[in-house]
Parts: sequence; C-alpha cells; structure tokens
Amino acid sequence: MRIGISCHGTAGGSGILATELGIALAKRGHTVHFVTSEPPYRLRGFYENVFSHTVNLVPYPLFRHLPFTLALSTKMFEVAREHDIELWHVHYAIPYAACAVIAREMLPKEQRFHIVTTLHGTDITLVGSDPSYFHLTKFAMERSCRITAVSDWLAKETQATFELSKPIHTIHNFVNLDRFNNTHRASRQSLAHDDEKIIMHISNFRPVKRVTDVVRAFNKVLDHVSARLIMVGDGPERISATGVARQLGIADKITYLGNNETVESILPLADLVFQPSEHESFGLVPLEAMLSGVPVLGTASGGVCEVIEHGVTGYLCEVGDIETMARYAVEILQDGATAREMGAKGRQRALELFSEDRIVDQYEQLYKDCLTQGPETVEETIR
Ligand code: GMT
Repeated sequence: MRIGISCHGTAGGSGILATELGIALAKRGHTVHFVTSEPPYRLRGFYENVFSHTVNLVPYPLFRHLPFTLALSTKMFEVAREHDIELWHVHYAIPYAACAVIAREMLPKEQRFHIVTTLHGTDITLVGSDPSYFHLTKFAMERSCRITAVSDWLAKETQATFELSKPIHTIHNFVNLDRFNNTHRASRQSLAHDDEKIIMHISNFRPVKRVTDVVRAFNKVLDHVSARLIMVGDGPERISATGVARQLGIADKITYLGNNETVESILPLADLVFQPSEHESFGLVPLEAMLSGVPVLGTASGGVCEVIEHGVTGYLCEVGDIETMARYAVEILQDGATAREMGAKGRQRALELFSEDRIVDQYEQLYKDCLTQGPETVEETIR
C-alpha cells in the first residue's frame, strides 16, 4: 500500500507511535510518506520505503499567525498527487484529520485517498471537545473511513462527547522491541549513588502529568527509603516541580535530565516508574517501563487501567492521593523480590498484549478493509 502519515513531529506519545508504525509498515513492504511540521522525532537514520516531507511556512506581514494547517493541507495534497497515496493515516484529530479532508477534496475523484484517524487522548479530551474546535473535530472524524482510539476508555469518551455515526475501533499502542533489546544501557552510577533507589518520571511536564504530585509523593518516600528522583522530559510544569522541591528541602535529591531520545537506555535502571497523570488515554511510558521490567505506579484514570494491571504489574491510585502513592512506592522499593516479580510480569504482559506484530497486524487489516470498501462516500451533516 502507498500510505501517507501525518502527526506531531515533536516529542510526544502520538508522534512516537505514528513514527514507529510508519517504520513497521515500511518493513512489511508498504511505502510510507510522512508529512509533518518537522522531521518526526523518532525518525532517525535511513529506512527503506520511508520518505519524509516537511511543511513550508511562508511568513507575510499581514499574518499575525502563520496558517500552518493550510500549508499542511497543501503539502498533503501535493504528496498524494505525486505519489498516488491510497490511504492517509492521521494521528491526533486536530488539525491533522481536518487537513486530510481538505487535501482529499482538492484531488480529482479518482485519486482521492481514504482517511484513517487515530485519536490519542488530549485531541479529544482537551482540544477537540473545546467549543472552538468541536464541530470541525466531529466533521473530520465523520469523514474518515475508519476511526481508531488507543484505548477502550478513549473510544467510549469520544462516543459520549461526539455521538458519531460510525464505530471507533480500539487499537492499543505498541513498543518497538528492537529498540529495547539492542540498546546501550547507561550505568547506574551515572544516575544515583549505590545506596539510593531510583524513582523515574518521564513526561512532557504538562499540567495533565501532575509533576508536583511526583515531587510531593517522593518527599514522603524519603521518610522511609534512601532514593533519587530522576525526572526525564521538559515542559511548562518543570518550574513548579523545582519550586515545590525547593520548598520541601529535597532539591538535591532530584535530577532533571531534560528530553531524552533514547529512554530505553535509562528506563531499565529505574526501581520504579511513577506517572500520576490526571488522565492518560493509554500511557506509552508505563508500557515502555513494563517492557523494561520495571514496576509502574500510575493513576486509575483513563486508558492506563488497560495497560497496568493493579497489584500485578504495578499499582493504580486515585488521582492526587499522594499518601497512597507514597505507601505503594515504599512497598515496591523495600521489597526487592516482589518488585522483580512485578517487573517480570509487566514485561510478559507488554510482550503478549502490546507487541509490534500484534498491533501492526490490526492497523494493516483496518487499512485493507478501507481499501476494499471503495471510494469514501460518507456525507454526514454537521450537527
Ligand atoms: O500527553 C502526552 O504525553 C502526549 C500525547 C500525544 O498525543 O502526543 O499522548 C497521548 O498519546 C499517547 C500515544 O497514544 C498516549 O500513550 C498518552 O496516554 C496520551 N496522553 C494523554 O492522554 C494525556
């Protein structure tokens, strides 16, 4: 198949998943054209059958805001026309699904591609459900041949909010196993002292990640266990996290690594991965931690409940329940045997349920279903 993919080019779960999917599809012999704002974050090196196109943004004094989405739609149209794209897979509804609809409309009828839209979470829960984007998000989803969501939870949330006329298929996230198996691991001493347990948090430090909860719970853990908190990533809440740590007098117990492109080289060094998000539609980091054999402490909110098995591969707490989070963290850090068992079960679960082969098969089948269905004819009215 000749497939177009558009996604966020910056660090973030949806862009990572889209890029890994494109690489996996190319390995299976499909031709994949990425059209993004910048070369995708995880697309490093050369991959046969993979092509990357970036959007050209021309500034003009009359534009207070550059019309990125128009330039993106134009680029999608050009790439589709030149490379005879059969199917465009967009990740994150806004703006990508809407741009795909515009690009398709611009093409002659016989060249129009099918659209598959994958919902990743905040594109629905925060952005798409906002009145400023609601109708366009719904319109673009209705005009997609297939809609997928990365968890059952997100599929249900989307239907409850948008009342779509078509089903939403759940296809969970996956992890590229090669990345985790063939990695050069950092040394433990480079992250912590020998007598310190390692708690790790990885995110883009947006409010939804509740990074100050990480620091507050870590402070309580320190009453019982000698530990170091490794914060990986960057974003708007980093300043709040450092402020809270300073107030609590534990700033010297925390290391901020910033963004890291190869988390697989440091994740296995953690004794516990801690992700207390407000909600998480799937939780790629918990999955990566499980694959690294590390127990995960998360929140029972959103699709992460489909990833972490409470009491088996980690623990799930109520959002903001810092006391319970700290209690579970201490339990894991003090009981090495149970922690190892949880880690091993996590890896087993990740391999069984979220392997590349299993998930890419599902996307491939979905594409085939679209292509055998013939040209898209759905003409829904916008409610
Ligand atoms: O919030 C992020 O981490 C980024 C965001 C994105 O769209 O790039 O992540 C969402 O998509 C990931 C991949 O499907 C999911 O694993 C994350 O759970 C989801 N984030 C949220 O729902 C907050």
